[in-house]
Amino acid sequence: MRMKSISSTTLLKLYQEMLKIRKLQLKIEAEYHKDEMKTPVHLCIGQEAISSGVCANLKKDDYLFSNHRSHGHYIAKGGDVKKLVAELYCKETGCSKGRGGSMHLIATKVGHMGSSAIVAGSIPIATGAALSSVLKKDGKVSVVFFGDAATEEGVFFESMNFATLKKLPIVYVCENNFYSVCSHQSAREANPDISMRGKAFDIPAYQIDGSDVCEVYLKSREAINCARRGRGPVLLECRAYRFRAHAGAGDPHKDTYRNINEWKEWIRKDPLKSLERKLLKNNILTKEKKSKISKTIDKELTEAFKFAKESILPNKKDLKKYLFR
Ligand SMILES: Cc1ncc(C[n+]2csc(CCOP(=O)(O)OP(=O)(O)O)c2C)c(N)n1
Ligand SMILES: [Mg+2]
Repeated sequence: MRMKSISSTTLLKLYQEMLKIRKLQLKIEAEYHKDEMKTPVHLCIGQEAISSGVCANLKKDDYLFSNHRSHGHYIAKGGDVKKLVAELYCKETGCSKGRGGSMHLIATKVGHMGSSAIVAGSIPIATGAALSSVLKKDGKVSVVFFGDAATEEGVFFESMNFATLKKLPIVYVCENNFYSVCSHQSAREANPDISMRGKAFDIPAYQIDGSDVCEVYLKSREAINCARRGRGPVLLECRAYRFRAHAGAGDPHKDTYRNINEWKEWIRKDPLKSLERKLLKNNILTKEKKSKISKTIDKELTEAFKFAKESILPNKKDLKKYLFR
């Protein structure tokens, strides 16, 4: 972990945000069994370093596009936690007015341009947004997050080809957690090195440890700067692990498709805990500060869940109000 080249202020901000994402997931998990959230949820516990590390390098009006495992991206780009939780409860106060649920988060005021439930669906849309930035000369960078399975879709290749041809300001961030639902990468892909697919298009592409927030932060800073300077797209393959089931709030130990030793090995590398240990060791974080940060987040989350539960459901007569025909 190349911690020394990152300021203490940034490291603390990263820690605080990753803790918020983690605690939010744990709270969703704890509440989910009550069946009041009428939406599927895809928890990103274990993958927090990727969204936080990348987004710390983005400006507020840079564009972010997300996928079904959406919560970390939304928080890291500065989305409103209350509106996120209200969306999970399908309330009118949610960020998609309760019509979208967990897989359709959006916060355009902070450059979060939406999540899509269609695997790889956001990749060509983000590529189009990057093209718009070139045409408008607005200096924005687009970042799109997607999983390893999305790299098996044709649009991934078409988008990378177009982006490099037109030198578009876009960073493709693959969160390789090795699974597509319950199918391991080795059962689906002949070559597990996803970064090589970028190299085929002459795109700078890197395979990095997505559990190490410092590595993600430093490499994505380089990638985002490169895109902003007009040098074209970059592909980052961030390897990490989802600690929970693919969807819902099930017990990961019941995942018969995953080897318990593989799971334990990644738990040992927990991105949040390893950052916390290093910050404490280097006196960047103290026990008192840690407890204060934790309490502030708990309070914010308690308020967000209260707000969500007390909000009203959309009126039945308005259910078709936002449909495109
Ligand atoms: C085009 C398409 N095909 C299949 C699905 C069903 N599906 C939902 S999530 C998922 C797995 C996606 O895996 P990955 O992209 O690696 O992301 P992860 O869930 O691991 O974060 C699949 C196959 C879908 N939503 N869209
Ligand atoms: Mg995956």
